[in-house]
Amino acid sequence: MSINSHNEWDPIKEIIVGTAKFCHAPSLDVGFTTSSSTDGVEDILFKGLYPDRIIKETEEDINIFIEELEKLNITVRRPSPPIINNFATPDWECDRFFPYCPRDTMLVVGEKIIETPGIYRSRYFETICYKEILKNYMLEGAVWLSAPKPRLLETIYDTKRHPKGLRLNNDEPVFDAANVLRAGYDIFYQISDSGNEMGAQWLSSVLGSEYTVHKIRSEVYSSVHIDSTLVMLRPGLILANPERVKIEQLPEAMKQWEIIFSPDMVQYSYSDLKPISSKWLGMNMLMLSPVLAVVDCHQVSLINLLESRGIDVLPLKLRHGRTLGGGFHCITLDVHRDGKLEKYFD
Ligand code: DAV
Repeated sequence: MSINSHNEWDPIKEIIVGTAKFCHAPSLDVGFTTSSSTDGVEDILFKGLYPDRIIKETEEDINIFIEELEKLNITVRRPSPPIINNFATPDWECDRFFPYCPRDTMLVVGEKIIETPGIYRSRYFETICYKEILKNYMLEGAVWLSAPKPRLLETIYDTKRHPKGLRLNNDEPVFDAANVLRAGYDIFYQISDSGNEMGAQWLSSVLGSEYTVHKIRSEVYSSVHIDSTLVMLRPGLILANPERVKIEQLPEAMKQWEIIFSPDMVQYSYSDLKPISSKWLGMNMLMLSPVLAVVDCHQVSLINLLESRGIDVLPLKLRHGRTLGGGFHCITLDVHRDGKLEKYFD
């Protein structure tokens, strides 16, 4: 079976790694400019093709990362180039984003790979870059699904930009795959500006009654994604963001596990362009197995904490991770981990 990934920590056998080669920031995407992740930088937000230096240095960093993965006998797949810059639906026109973060657009749950109903117009057709890979997984036995395409009308975004509260309305199911953490039969879904209530309901409807989808309240983190806020390191152990997470606000199931708080982050990985991710992208690590993590090499205190818990660290760099909005968890999608579907919570 080509696709088999039930959780965030079992040993990885096969992975998709995104690319920086065609990085392009949209100028026509109302969702992108409304998002809280661009707060404070919306007027100076970079638009168009990214400068060559950023693309080149990021590709160098990604190539080193891939060499390390291959040394561990992990099979690596890469996206094809985006084929269009501008496109339209019956409702609107937009220019594209880039296939740097496969974590956001596709969700693997067991033998299923799901193209998720993403929040940004600029990413509407991004999975075209993975179609050959997806088709081959299906031919090898995976269940390949695509969520109903959302319309993403202006009304789904709260353009009034309330400083507090969600900027994503609940008109239709919408979520990025990176709003989700998997722990066997239990799936955790962050309600935020990148995932609404109806998105959780749709996910639950396709996974069926075998799975429990736990919602993480937006009070925990209301901006985009979950993977700089909570990391499931191995069964029984969660790493939490000390500025965001209050244990009493977490789903009951998570409270059954030990929760340790990350040390503060070293400010790193952005260029002279304004970053679209916070310093907490340093927590955006990839568990290659329950005893080995890929972590931003600058986060020495975090690395020490992980090592004190019996987790070895492969320290690597992504010099423009915050500029492009993705760390090692974002730029990957683990499609095959050596393990099976299990129950980790009472
Ligand atoms: O903390 O800026 C980063 C999310 C990446 N998937 C942050 C969110």
